[in-house]
Amino acid sequence: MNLVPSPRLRTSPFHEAVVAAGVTDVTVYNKMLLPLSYGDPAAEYRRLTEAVAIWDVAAERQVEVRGPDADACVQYLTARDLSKMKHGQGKYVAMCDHDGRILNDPVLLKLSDRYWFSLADSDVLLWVRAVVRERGFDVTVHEPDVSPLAVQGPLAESLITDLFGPHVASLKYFWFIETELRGIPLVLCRSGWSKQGGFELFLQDGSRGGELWDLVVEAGQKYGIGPGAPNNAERIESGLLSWGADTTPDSNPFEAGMAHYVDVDIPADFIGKAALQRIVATGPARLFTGLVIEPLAGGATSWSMHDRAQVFNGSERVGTMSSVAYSPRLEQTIAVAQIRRSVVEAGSPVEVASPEGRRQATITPLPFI
Ligand code: THG
Repeated sequence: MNLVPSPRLRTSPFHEAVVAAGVTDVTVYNKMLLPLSYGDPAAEYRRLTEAVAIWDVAAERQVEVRGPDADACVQYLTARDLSKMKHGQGKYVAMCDHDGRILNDPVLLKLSDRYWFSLADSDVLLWVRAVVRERGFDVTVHEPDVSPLAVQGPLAESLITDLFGPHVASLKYFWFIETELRGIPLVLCRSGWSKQGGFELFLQDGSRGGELWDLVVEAGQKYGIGPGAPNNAERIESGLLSWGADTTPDSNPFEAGMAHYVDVDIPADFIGKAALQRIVATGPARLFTGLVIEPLAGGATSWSMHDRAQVFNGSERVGTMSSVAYSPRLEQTIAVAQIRRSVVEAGSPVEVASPEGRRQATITPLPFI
């Protein structure tokens, strides 16, 4: 079978490097291939938690907003207080519709003269352009030639320091610098979809992806670098949200574990503010929580990582399990779920409907680790 590149299936600047590294599993994300595995999940998990891994996350596309009204426009699109945000700072934000449904959960970067929404998998460019035109903001909006390459793991900081110099060690979480590596223009940010520490190199010239990949891999040899990808087991352990997997088209940020990042009482107006204030007043119907799932007597499960399953309290359905994995460090099957608030707050025992039958599960706060 051939995958035919087109505007519907765009090629990452790191694609050739990824194929040469032996990618085995991919998915589609923002109309791009997103690598998931190189065929050895145990080695990939170990590399991420004990050494350093390189990930092609070019599919985390940017929507750039630039112009005289950029500050006001980006605040209007974002359900979080941006009034104190500095140049060189990133923030994890929720982008909601007028009914408070979460449309995307980007990392927002404030550059010297523009913003980037670094996106999860939904068509935010269409939404932003429509809002801008309807509200008459004086900004331009486009998707720039910018492709993140993640370097994740406990040894990532040593590797990045070797490449860029000791000053990068002082970068705080989600802060970044505009820099270059052998003339390759980059934004270097302390970020990434794991809790193992690390950086993202936002490549600003798609013709130089192979070169950048090779420079990082060469410098990473002494740290045992190898290819990897956003890791489902590690991100469940860490309680990181996968928008689209752990949300439905109707989820609000409180059901997605993002309460901490939503500021409903700021002076500025933003889309969804009134709806989110109403949800705060009544309390969300469901909460995002962890589950530790008991092994079935007699063996393994046929669950794969994005299988959803219903969650019960006795005969009553109380929620949905949305992602599940075996945690090598906890030696347990763990999951994330959206469960009725009263059940989560009481910590009631629940059962998950697995393909092999019901399994007992314990509500556990996130993160697991
Ligand atoms: N990097 C970049 N773009 C991205 C992601 C990324 N776009 C899509 C997706 N990931 C966005 N989603 C998340 C979800 C969680 C985090 C980052 C991006 C994250 N959360 C921490 C947490 O929840 O503990 C820290 C949040 C905080 O303290 O502010 O890191 O990974 N470029």
